[in-house]
Amino acid sequence: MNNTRYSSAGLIIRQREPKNLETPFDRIDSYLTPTALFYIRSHFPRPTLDRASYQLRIDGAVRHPFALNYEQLRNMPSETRVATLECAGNSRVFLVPQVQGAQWELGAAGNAEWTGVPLRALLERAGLADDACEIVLEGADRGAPKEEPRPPNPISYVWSLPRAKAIQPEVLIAYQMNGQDLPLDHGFPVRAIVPGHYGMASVKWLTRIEAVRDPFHGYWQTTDYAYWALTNGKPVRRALGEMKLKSEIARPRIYETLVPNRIYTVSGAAWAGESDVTEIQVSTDGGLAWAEAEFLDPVRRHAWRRWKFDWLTPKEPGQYTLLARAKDASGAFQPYDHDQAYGGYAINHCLSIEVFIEGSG
Ligand code: MTE
Ligand code: MO
Repeated sequence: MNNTRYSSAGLIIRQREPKNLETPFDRIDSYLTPTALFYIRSHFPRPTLDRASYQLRIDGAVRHPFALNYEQLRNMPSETRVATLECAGNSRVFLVPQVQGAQWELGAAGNAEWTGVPLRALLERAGLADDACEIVLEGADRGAPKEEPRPPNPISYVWSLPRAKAIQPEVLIAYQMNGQDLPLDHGFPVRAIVPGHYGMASVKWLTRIEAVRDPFHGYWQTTDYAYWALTNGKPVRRALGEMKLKSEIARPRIYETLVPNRIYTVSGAAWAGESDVTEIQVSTDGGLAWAEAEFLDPVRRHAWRRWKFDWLTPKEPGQYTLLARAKDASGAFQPYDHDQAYGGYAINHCLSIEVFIEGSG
């Protein structure tokens, strides 16, 4: 963490090409993550799409397949929603032993306002077949994945949504982020936004929406972004979907040095997939005692809630372990341990932040 490199916008560089840049999470101090600081997660070199020739096809198991150009999409009734995206591999650096993939710390997550056409409206217009079970979203980017095992030939970035999620009103075919046209790296000109699901579902540079009658077994959702689910006692590879309940401490930073006997405001953000974050508790003694934190943002489904906790730092110098845990609407808290069935993904256990109390208060 000492030789961290930053992009000109101030993002942490995990990989230059394809671009994988992380938000410095300690800099989170607004509800909406500024677009320039929003993490970028790309598997392949960025495709170049032109607004003038852009086409979005909607076909497959539909009665009236059709295509839209950029202007036609922008002329449809639109909606604006706030949604948190978290990369399924966020916080991977904290796993022991280390696992393959970008070594994200806390900042492969962000909260933005997205504007676009509900996917549902496009599916209605196309006349979605009653027996269509999934909606396949295809991006224009192609290449050979880095992660092992690799498919033999170049593939595109494709993700399939269960029908039940695809027809929810929050799923957008978006062309704006925080009130501006999508930046190139965030999927210009058009991307999917699937609130409540890990980031891999929000396909960027979207060019095709295909309804299918059989479960889609693409590389990304069977081999890469998948986990072992036990079904009738047997392990089955299943695609990741809903984001797990998670709270992250933005400040203090890992190994930050704090002054004794002083009020320090511990702060962070929390999100809960398809549920709501109802409470945050903070521990400053490694999980023995917990106290309730205060929310800075209201409940808004699919968007994060920032929180803070005023800590009177101890008089005793030494190393202290801070933890935060979120509770969702069902009353469940984040777990203490990573669920190994998820490998290097869906890391939502309580992450500890070690700090040093030093000097005189
Ligand atoms: N869409 C395409 N076409 N190609 C990609 O590599 N990466 C996915 C998703 N959509 C990806 C994609 C992943 S893994 C994440 S976490 C989000 O985009 C990140 O979105 P962002 O780069 O706008 O933050
Ligand atoms: Mo991701």
